[in-house]
Amino acid sequence: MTDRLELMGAPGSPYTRKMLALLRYRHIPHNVIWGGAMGAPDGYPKPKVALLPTFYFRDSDGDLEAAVDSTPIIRRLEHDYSSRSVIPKNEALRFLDLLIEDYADEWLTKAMFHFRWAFQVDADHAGPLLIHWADPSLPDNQVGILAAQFSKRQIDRLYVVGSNEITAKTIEYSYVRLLDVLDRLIQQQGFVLGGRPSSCDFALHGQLTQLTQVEPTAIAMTRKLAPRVRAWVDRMEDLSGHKGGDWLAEAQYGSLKDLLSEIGRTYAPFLIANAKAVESGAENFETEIDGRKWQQPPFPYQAKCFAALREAYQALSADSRTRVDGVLAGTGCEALFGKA
Ligand SMILES: N[C@@H](CCC(=O)N[C@@H](CS)C(=O)NCC(=O)O)C(=O)O
Repeated sequence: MTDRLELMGAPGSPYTRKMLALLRYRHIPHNVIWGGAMGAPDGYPKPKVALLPTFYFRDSDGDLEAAVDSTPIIRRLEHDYSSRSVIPKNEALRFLDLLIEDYADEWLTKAMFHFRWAFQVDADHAGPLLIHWADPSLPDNQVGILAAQFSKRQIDRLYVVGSNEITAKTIEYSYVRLLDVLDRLIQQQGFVLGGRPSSCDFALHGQLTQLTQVEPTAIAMTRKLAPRVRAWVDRMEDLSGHKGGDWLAEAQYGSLKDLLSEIGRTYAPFLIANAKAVESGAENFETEIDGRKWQQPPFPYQAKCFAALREAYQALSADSRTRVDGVLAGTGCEALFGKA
């Protein structure tokens, strides 16, 4: 029994890294159990869907319950621990935070998965690493067998997240553009929403730990194009000593235009086409993203993300909605909320 919050995850899981950095920044006492592919230790409950990270919260009877999905877990932690919040108080900014967090979790992860498994050099690098991360005591021959099995499973799933020969360039160019946008934002204001980190910074950080520190091809691109972003990711890892700062004032929301335009260029048309395809029950869908053909099977979870974003938009007060509409105008994101 421990009073510390426990979670099970893996260093190669972007969402685990998102949450660990957040726990450190928020000074939330925690124990991470490195499990990953090997699953939870004996005695821990299993979540309904086995995803990393898995959090173990105590229910009202003091029993452990397993929870997954970092975005709602972050909101739950805001309720349980009040200091060093990562959710802006201003309603309009809070909405923008959610939108950017969702983009990082659901779109940038396509780049993460693509750069990990699409090129042989990266896949050969990731395979054994993921097994060592789960259990560094395994003998080499077993590592080889497990790495081959796991790599095959993940490479077979590339198509599911939308990485294939048709979509590759769209994913790669979007990563390059994001580096440029982030580089400028970080230099200007430190974090995406101002002088203190928000949940969207942690979401970006999680994916970027892999893209800037693990996958060789993406590391090389980052090194050439945006060393500042790499340095930012290294610092985000542990912001326990961050002294605080201010979130953007309304007059400064304009600094988010380029990032929101990037989201509107890629993630927005994806979400719209994906939701239509999920609804129609199609096996595959085809649309145009960033001027190129995009093709993949529908992804039901991301249709839920879209519905949640629309619900959050509908829940905004009239004032906040006007402010949000003002920032989203012309970015392509307005199409998500029926404003195009
Ligand atoms: N939306 C979830 C996503 C978590 C997720 O997809 N985790 C990945 C690893 S980073 C996973 O566990 N995938 C299951 C698998 O690979 O079998 C979150 O925000 O926590």
